[in-house]
Amino acid sequence: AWKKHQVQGFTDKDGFEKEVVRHVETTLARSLFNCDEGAAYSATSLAFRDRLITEWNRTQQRQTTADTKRVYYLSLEFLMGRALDNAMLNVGLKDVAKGGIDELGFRIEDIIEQEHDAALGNGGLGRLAACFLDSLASLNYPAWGYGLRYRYGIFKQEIINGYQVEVPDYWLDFNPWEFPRHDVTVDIQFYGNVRKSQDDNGKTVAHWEGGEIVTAVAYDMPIPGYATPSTNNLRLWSSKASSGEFDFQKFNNGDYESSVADQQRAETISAVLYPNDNLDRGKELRLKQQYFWVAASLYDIVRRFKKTKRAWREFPDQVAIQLNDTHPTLAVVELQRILVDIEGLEWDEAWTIVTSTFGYTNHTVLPEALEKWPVGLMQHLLPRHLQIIYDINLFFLQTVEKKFPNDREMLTSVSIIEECQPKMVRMAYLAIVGSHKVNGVAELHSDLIQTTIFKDFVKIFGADKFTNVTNGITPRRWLHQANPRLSELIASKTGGHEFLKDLTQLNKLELSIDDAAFRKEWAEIKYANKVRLTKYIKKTLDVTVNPSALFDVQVKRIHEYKRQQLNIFGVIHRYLALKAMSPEERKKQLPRVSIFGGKAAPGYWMAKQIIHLINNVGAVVNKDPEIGDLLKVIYLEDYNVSKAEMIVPASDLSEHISTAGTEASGTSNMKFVLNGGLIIGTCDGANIEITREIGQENIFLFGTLSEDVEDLRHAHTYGSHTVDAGLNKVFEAIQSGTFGEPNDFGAMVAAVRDHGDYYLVSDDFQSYIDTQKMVDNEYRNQDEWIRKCIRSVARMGFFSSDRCINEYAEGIWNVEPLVVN
Ligand code: 26Q
Repeated sequence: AWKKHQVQGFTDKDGFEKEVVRHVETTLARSLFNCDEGAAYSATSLAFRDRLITEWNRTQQRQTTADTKRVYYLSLEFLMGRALDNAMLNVGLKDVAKGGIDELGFRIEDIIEQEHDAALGNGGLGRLAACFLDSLASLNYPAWGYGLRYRYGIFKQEIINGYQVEVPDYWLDFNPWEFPRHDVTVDIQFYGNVRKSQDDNGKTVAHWEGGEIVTAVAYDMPIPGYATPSTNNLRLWSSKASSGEFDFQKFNNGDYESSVADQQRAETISAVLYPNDNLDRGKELRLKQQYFWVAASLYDIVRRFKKTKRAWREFPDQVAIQLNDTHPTLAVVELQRILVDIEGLEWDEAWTIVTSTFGYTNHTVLPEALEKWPVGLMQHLLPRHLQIIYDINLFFLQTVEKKFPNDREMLTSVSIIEECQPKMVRMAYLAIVGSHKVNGVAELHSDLIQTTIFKDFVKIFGADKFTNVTNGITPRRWLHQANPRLSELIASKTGGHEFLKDLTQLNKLELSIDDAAFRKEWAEIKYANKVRLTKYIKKTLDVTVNPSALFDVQVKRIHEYKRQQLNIFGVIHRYLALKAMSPEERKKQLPRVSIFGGKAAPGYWMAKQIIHLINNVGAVVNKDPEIGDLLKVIYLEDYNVSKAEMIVPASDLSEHISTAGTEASGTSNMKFVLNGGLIIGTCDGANIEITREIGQENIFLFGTLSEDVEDLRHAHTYGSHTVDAGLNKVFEAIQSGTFGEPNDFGAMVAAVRDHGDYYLVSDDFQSYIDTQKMVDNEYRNQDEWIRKCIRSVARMGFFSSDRCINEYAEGIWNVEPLVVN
């Protein structure tokens, strides 16, 4: 129906070219004769941006008029990647732009490559938020994202002498995709103290006074839906000194330096993304970031609600707020504060509104990643909020006491305040108490949170409060954009590009599986994608790899629980086996390229050791003349979203090998399978559901099951622990100096051999090696391998983030799409 909708702006090549020329000559003030690729990128982006703006305004207008419920997705991370290619494809004008760019003497691929990634996230959690925005817009849900406008995104990684070096990521130099809203500002208070007074009715009123003020300025980014005019908004807050705070006294007294210092302190709040993934290492500045962003967003949401002149009790009918992990949990406290202290509602009435508004998504069970803040820090920075947290806890514990009389252990275990030294606020518990639904991100993960870390809360609130929403990915970016040839081939077999809006239609591909020409073209596309990556490896690392070899890829954040160490130990095992073979025997082996990529948190020493070992192994193996093409080990520098778009389509096999029960979901597993790659993996996270969907004959599973992990760990610590014999050979090679200074990797070896092997690397080693052998054997039969890939892709419909967002909308948010006429 929306096709009747009159879209403004260019529709053909000539119209597009006119816009580009106009932007080069006027907006950029350059002559066409000195228009380089950078200027062509800028002008193309501006041309598409103009097209988006009209629809963006209309979408906001439509939502305001309809006055229906909106979703607000609060996330400290939005790992967006590039915007131009996505915008061209979502508005359906990439071919038009390609034609126009050709005529201007450029190649569209080169123009796309000019864009700097918007890398405002660490990994899975941030990229999930970005996929959700794409689905929300594509499905016409009225939804806003709220985040922080970091001046520096995740650091750029350089590999120097085999070590990770971090370089700042300054990405804002020229960003045509953001719109500063200097008129949309919110003053945010920190520190100070609380005074209590009595009002005329004798009711106690709290006044938060003094302290300092920092101003939040809104920057908006348009989020275009695919094949719909709906264009949603991502609002990011930037911090600056409040004009009231700029100390003119100091300034006039000639203390210019200290007044500038105050300003810089304010700007520090939104300066940098914390580079930890699955680790809670925050200091005061992180807590300041959280409150700054949450308070500005809530002020904005409340201001919008108040314009409707509705009664407060209708707030949850108009507003659904989703907490992306515990990072925005202070929003629960802030809304209660607004309702009670500022709007004068009774506590209970306010609390009903608060808990009906929020939903909380948990992304981890790792104890070191569960957020806690010292009570003293909270008291200092947010004195009124700490009081409210204590009151929330008091009322909560009273209901627990009623339900479980005389159960002191229960009270200590679920208290929002951990009674240790120093006392801590448990943010996950606060998020559970303050929300009406709590969800995990894959079936196993949702089961685990209900039976382990949150089991007492299931007893208290009942099982209905807890649910599962298995993660998904947007097929627009992760198939259509990353792998255009495969998208076209699929379209030719399934009846057009409908599958991009309804991914279950991929199942039609199974009807073509016996079509030899189809399989041949499928294989050719995979090969072409591998050739592209081969060239990139040659250009960036000067290593020649054979594109016919099996490409084995593990790209994700470096973490012991994700077990890149298991992978590299397996690579060493393979290398030692090859070295031990006769030349004749060697000739029979299947060539393989082991490709790694990923960033380590700057303070995570062991993760950096893992990177170093991988690079050292590559340095030895890649120049060993006896090995040649049989084995290459590649470390791709600075893995990010745009590199993933090139790497994922080029994989034959990808590794998702976390210790069972540690990876909440994983989402790259879905991306690789959707692009016609097979998986080697553990029974963990979404791997389990992927297996159920595609069939166990199409996936290489190995290793310990999550229900056995605890017993094994116990046995390592209290029984005798013998390391796997094959793995011991690997350790001997490392410690004899085969891969550089033997002592360099002592701690990595000792973690397995002497310190309890917490991640069960030794326990899973033999089954990992055996399973890799099966992979080699199956890859030799290319025809059967391709059939497995096609069948797998055909069965991946479930893992669209569209399915996922519809489940949130129905089961948690209670919102409906706003149909466009
Ligand atoms: C917390 C406190 C202080 C500083 C940093 C943090 C912090 C930052 C980022 C804690 C955790 C994260 C990121 C977690 C994350 O990416 N989790 C992943 O979420 C994906 C989407 O649900 C899952 O697929 C992955 O399994 C999960 O690891």
